[in-house]
Amino acid sequence: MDKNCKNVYITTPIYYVNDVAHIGHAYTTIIADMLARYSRLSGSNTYFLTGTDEHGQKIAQSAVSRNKSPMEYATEISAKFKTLWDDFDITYDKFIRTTNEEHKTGVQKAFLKMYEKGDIYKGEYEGYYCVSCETFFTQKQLIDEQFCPDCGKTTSIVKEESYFFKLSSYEDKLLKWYEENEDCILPRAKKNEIINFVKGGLRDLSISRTSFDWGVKLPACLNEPKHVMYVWLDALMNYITALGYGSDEKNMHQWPASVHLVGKDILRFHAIYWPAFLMSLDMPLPKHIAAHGWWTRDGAKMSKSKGNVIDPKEVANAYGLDAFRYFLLREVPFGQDGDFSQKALIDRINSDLGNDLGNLLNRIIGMSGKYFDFYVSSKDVLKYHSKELEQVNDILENVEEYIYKMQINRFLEDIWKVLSIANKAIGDYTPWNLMKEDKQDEAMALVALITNIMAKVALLLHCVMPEKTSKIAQCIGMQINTQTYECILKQNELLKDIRITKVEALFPRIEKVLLEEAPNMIVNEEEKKQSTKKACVDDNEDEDDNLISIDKFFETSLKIGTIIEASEIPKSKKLLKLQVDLGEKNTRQILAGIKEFYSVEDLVGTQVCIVANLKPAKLMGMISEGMLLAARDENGLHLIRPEKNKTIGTNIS
Ligand code: ME8
Repeated sequence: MDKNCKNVYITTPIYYVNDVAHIGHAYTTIIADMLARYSRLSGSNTYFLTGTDEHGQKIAQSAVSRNKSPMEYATEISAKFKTLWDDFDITYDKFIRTTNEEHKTGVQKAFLKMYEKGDIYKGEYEGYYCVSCETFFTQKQLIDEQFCPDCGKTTSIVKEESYFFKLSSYEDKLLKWYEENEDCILPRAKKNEIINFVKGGLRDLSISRTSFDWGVKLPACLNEPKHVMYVWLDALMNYITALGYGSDEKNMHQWPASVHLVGKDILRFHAIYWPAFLMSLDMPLPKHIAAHGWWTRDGAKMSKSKGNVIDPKEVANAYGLDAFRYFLLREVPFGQDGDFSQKALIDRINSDLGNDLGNLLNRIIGMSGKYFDFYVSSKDVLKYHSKELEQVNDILENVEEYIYKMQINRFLEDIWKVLSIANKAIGDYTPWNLMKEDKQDEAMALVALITNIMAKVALLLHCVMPEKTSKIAQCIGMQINTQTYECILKQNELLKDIRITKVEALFPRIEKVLLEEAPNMIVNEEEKKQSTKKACVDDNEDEDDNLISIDKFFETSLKIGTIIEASEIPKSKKLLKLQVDLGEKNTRQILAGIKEFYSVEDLVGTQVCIVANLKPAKLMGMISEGMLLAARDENGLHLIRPEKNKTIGTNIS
């Protein structure tokens, strides 16, 4: 975002509908929501877009595996995203679906324009494609000549007629754009990666596919019924079709985007392809593309198959939505990766939110009630506390800059500096002693100082914690709106005489983790014991009856996988570390106690049978996400393998 910008346009990526939202999606959306709320409060005309990306081979395949049509499946998952954002009170202005007719019309118009300009030509594509990432690769880019360099999954060879976009002819123009616009890609370190990538040379981009049909058709005048558009071309265009590009253009004045928020995984698409498409369309380029880091769980990437996905709804229900928002924005500097833990969240709630913020409000209620019958007047604040006010105003004068630079954790850190000035002032001036010494004016000035600081903090924090700051505002008799923002924060006006209203504690202390953790993610020893006890009880239940029903057997998911990597673990006599492809988005890391019986070379490329739905466990500090089937007798241990090679991911029954 930029200072004093009249029209602000903020976007999230549009999420694939192949899976439901997890904490990573919530992170991006919450950052965007925070920026949009801030922008509105500070008086800018703001438009905030989110939505779902519904075409492409990945979605088509996911639908087939669930016996649904792609449209039926996309509609179902898209609705789940929308409901989650509504439950989270995300203030989007538009939720776009790429299956909307207006979007499809807009994309076709854009395609035609680029074609007429001479930037699109027909040819034949021969190369590799990763369905999971919906990305084309050359053989040189692959790992071990077959695996996707981004997600590690097996790629497939694609040889088909295709339309191409002349990306190579935009190399110099892109480099010039990066050079002339210092902050076009944030953080800067990520910008350098992009520049180096472009300097390495760009190849023309295949932008249509013929081997499946779940996508936007090419413009009818090209008469190419077999072709659908490459899903990334279709998806990126959402940022303009949502404003009406190619249909009802009434919101096009919001373009260019002030900031496209993305995860670092998709920065390349946004920082290279997207500006090149826009240049081809002769349209202004986005002001900023800001890439945040990756949330992991216990050091591992989150995925459903690993069983380590964090459901944002569960976390928000357990700990409170505002606390969750604050944690996500404060815990990790923008652009860096972060590891989610309930312990860290609880620490933030008890310390930053409970002690520093919530308790300060309690003290305002307590002191004003005890000494002044809940009445607070700012009339002597300047007389007694101009020094503290100056310190506070100095800090807050620059705090917005951090938002413009996407340094949100620093924005919050500075607000906490201000809170500590307020907390310290109470200890320094001891209003209870002032009252004893009959210095009511001074005590009142102190309470009013704290209340005025609280007012500024509430206005600034409103974008991060809308609900709790509204409670603060209610308590100190203030409205949170553009006018108060202007008067209290920008003009540094003091509050008028006010009456304090009692409100309940903002952030009650949390004594223990509230959500059940998978065994390898247990936070404290007590919980570990509880979980072991529970496991014992479950085991005993089965002792009575050695026979199981067929349903019980099918609770275990057994699958065929191919070992694509194997390595020794230093210091372990028994374990080998394997990467096994089960046909999922990511390979599984499995630690198997087979080192005495198999060498690394024996294993790579062979097929094995895997227990695929075991809860992840930690061995020697590493995560193991499954178990190999093997039989051991006096002749040693042997892996159980399919008699003939089977398709990766085949269920064993
Ligand atoms: O890439 N940590 O959709 P997608 C942080 N449809 N952020 C995460 C995350 C994690 N572990 N996992 C996901 C697509 N995200 C395309 C986008 S836009 C024109 C098309 C967030 O459903 C992050 O913002 O795979 C990431 O970029 C996005 O979800 C990817 O969502």
